[in-house]
Amino acid sequence: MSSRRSDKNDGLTDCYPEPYTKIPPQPTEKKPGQLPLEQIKQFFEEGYIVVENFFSKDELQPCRDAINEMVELLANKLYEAGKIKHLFKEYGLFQRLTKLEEEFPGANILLFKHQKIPKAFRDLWCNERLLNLIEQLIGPDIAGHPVWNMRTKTPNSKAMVVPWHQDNGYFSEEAYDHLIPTAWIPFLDANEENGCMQMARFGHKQGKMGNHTCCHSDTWFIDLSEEEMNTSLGVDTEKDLVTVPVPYGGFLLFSNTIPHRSLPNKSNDVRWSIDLRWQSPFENYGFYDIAEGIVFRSSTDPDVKKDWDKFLSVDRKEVWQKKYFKQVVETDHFDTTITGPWIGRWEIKNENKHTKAFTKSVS
Ligand SMILES: O=C(O)CCC(=O)C(=O)O
Ligand SMILES: [Fe+2]
Repeated sequence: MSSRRSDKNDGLTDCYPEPYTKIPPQPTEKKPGQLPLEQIKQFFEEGYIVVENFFSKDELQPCRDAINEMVELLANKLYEAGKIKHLFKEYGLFQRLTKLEEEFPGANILLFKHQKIPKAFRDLWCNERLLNLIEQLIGPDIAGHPVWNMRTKTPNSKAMVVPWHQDNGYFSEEAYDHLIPTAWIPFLDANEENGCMQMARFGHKQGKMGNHTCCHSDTWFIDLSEEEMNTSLGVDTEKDLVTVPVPYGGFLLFSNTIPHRSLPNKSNDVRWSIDLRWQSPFENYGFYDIAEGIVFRSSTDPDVKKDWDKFLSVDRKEVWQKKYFKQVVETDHFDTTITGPWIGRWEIKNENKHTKAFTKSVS
């Protein structure tokens, strides 16, 4: 498997600095939610920004409620299958999943894995003020990118500590030459103690892909070494690795070439967050042709219809298997193995159950 990368043009030497560093023409009239030019400049200069006080508590509460419902469903499923003895109904948003984890280790992975995007997250994704801001980064034609995640980061869970990577490392090469901004939105004050994010400032500037390996520890995550950030991406790892707390109501906005990671959650609360992405609908989505995005805005059609039915009809995990597996495996609902096309993209330096499942299933 280790020769895989050298067999093909893997795009590692190609550089696309422009989409990641050049400020696009700004909208002529200022719309609600849009940021001062200074902050937009900072995004393109440093590769990320923190946007504070953007969402009201009322706007975020439906998301918290949706997470509670997802945890409730998971608890019932585990209980009915005899996997846990208690439903832990008396525990709230920041504790209940931890209790489920105690009785069924990997409950947090199950929730991470079996995600159907709830209405509340969809509403946030195409929030008009947020799209006005995204327009400042990618222009007036905006689609939601198919890769989104809800992070179920329970206290001390090693499975939810994401090592250094560029998001392009999870995408196929078609993503490399265009900007795919991510809003990373926490559902509590995210800080160093509960496992907020760290950014490798300026690592986006060359618009270049670093050489990743996989998979990190016992996880399905790819890994970018600090040495590689230093030598290939020009990151001064002594000075430019910054911890980025994000107060509730705000979010972190970053691009698909900036290296980032998340810290361990040493607190007693679950660190809930979602990451949502956008791009121009005229570019390839760069997710191995597994899923398309969803058009939110069109410069030529102000009444463009958001085709949620089409978007929701695609189960990206099912398509992934149907398209790339030798045969579709009927996995049990409580299986905590995760595979994805990114595993085939990089050298497998560390074998674990996820890489083994990948190698076994993909021809
Ligand atoms: O939330 C995390 O721990 C990691 C998030 C991340 O890597 C992303 O949103 O791209
Ligand atoms: Fe990421």
